[in-house]
Amino acid sequence: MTRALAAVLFALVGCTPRPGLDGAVPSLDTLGKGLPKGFLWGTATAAHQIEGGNDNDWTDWEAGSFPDGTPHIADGKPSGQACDSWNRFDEDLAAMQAMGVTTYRFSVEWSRLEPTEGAWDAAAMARYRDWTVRLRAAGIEPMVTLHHFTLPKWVAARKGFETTDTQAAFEAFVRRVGAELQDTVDFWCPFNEINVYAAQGYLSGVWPPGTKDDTALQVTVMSNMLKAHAKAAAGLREVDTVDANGDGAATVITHAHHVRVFQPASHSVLDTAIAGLTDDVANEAIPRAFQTGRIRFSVPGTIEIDEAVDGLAGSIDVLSLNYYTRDIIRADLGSAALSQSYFKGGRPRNDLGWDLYPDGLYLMLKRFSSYGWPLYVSENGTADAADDFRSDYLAQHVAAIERAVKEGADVRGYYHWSLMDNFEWAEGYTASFGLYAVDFGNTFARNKRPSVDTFTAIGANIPR
Ligand code: GCO
Repeated sequence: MTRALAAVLFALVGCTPRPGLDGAVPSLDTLGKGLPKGFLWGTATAAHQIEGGNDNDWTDWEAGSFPDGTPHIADGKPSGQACDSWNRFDEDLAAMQAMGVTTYRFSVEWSRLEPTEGAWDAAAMARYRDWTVRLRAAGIEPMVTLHHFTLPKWVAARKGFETTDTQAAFEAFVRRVGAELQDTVDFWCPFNEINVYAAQGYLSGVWPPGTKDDTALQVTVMSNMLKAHAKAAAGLREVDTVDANGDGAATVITHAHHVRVFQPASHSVLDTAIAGLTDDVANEAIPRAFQTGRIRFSVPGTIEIDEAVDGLAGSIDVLSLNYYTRDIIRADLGSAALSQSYFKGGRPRNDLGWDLYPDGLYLMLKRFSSYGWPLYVSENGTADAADDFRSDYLAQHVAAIERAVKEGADVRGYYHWSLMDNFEWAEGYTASFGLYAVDFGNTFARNKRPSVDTFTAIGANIPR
């Protein structure tokens, strides 16, 4: 098709072709109108990435290096003051209000609330509580994550989720937060991305505790976290009996599940089989566990776990998906992961090289709809320091949601990752996922990027 013909066709269907991303960019005049009434529209962050001043299992890690001398954090800089959000909630709230959000996903930091076992920082709790009160007063529904990749040092010292003991400690922490926030929070996410946490800490070894190639431990950690989730969910349902937003449900429990498209590098039987296995362990095993109440991980010759867990079935009310990209999988039976994964060549990419593939979100929403839970997109966004393609990325992903909704998917909300640039784990401050840029280490001003206007325009179209 010639460019001129494409332009005419796109004009007819109300879209404009743009360089950079594949396909048409939907018109902002209508985008969002196809979402269901009351669809939640917001942004997501995590405590350690924005608060600053945390003292947890990342603290020493951020100062360390790998055996070959490369620093654990790409730019060698620790999280430090991060966005200083611990002291700047006013600014975060103002940034959100300027965009018309109706929901905010953030996490509470276990190491801040319980710095040593059994100790409780009432002042820190009061601050989180104040945030939830003010969010609600501003008409913003809080979604509270209870574990987003960090552990208090005392939990890490006893080996975190490698051991079964941590489940009880986590449950106690969650119960306490649940009781304290029961009248301001209904929407709870005990864990963020169990699969990513275990893969980064125990397979690639690029996050603490930095264990490499230990697939058995990787899967043990996932199992222990699923068990901890079941206990946390039961605890929350017991302690949070107040329906804060009056919709008839005092607790809505979710898991922020990282999903990605795993595409075989070739049609060979081996690439196809290994891509299928990867997909099963990463994408399917966790929702399946929430549905069946059994933890089943199966990698022939390496891992066979099949265990019924009390309270796991039905321990989420809604499923939330964190979706970013697609991986190409080439079998490599000599490696612990059994494959090498890479991003497809010749494709639009973000600043970290990730394939920009909005159709993947549509595919995932369709696929996970079949489980029957209402769905949320609890994270989606991109590293784009120049803000060259974030608007188009956002628009195309919302169009993917609208398409899934039109075909019957029950999708109830979207959280853009992220409200502002922040500490991107092993990538440090080298990746800019924010709708707002942050003047790090200086004024900490939240500076609006042009894509904020796209976000606001779409939000204004959502039926209320
Ligand atoms: C994750 C997290 C976030 C990241 C985001 C961008 O998916 O790793 O939940 O903490 O910052 O995904 O990579």
